[in-house]
Amino acid sequence: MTLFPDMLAPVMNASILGRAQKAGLLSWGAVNPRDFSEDKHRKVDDRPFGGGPGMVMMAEPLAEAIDSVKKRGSRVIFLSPQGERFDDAKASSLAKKKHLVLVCGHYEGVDERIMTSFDEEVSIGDYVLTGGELPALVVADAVARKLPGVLKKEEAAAAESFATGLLDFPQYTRPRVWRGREVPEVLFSGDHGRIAEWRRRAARSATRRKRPDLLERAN
Ligand code: 4GX
Repeated sequence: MTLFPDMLAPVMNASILGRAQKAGLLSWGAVNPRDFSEDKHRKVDDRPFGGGPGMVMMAEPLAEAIDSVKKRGSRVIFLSPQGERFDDAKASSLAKKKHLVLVCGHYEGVDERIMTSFDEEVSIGDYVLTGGELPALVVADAVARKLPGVLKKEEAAAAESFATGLLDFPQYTRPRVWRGREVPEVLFSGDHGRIAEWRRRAARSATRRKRPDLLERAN
């Protein structure tokens, strides 16, 4: 649900998400609340009661837009810095839903009375963007890659290693020496046991160094 539907297609139709749609694993669409404005100028925002700067999105166009797509089993989500923080666990739980309606706000926000139309309010982090489109794309991407079949087998295996709660182990590819820097010897040993053990240690040490907070939770 967005006033700027053109922002979505380049991201939604590229790369892995594009491939997933061709395979019939997911579909998406944009709905513009402006198409539901009752105003002859297609107005969707107005000045805040009580005064103050900026504009507020009106409840009615948004409500009509939501009703036009909502069905049994839809989960209606409002993206906002005031929401519950989005993370990998949230992505997994949303991936179980049949239909997500991601509502993108603009301006200073939306008329508070629309909030009861949302099942939940989600934030992608503590910073303020110009609109909810980038957060909606972040959620769509993170949820889509959880759907069965969306990732190739090798991509899914790599994803599983993050689900351990550790950062990824370091990866190397050709050439074997790049600007004088060598690839760790063990990776050429052909000993899959030793390689797996090295990767576990490397993942742990990268996590301890860069994200000690994750290690607390993994333990
Ligand atoms: N994680 N934004 C919402 C409009 C707005 C303003 C005030 C409610 C109150 C964001 C984020 C985010 C920008 C989306 C402002 N809505 N959304 N928009 N961070 O910054 O989710």
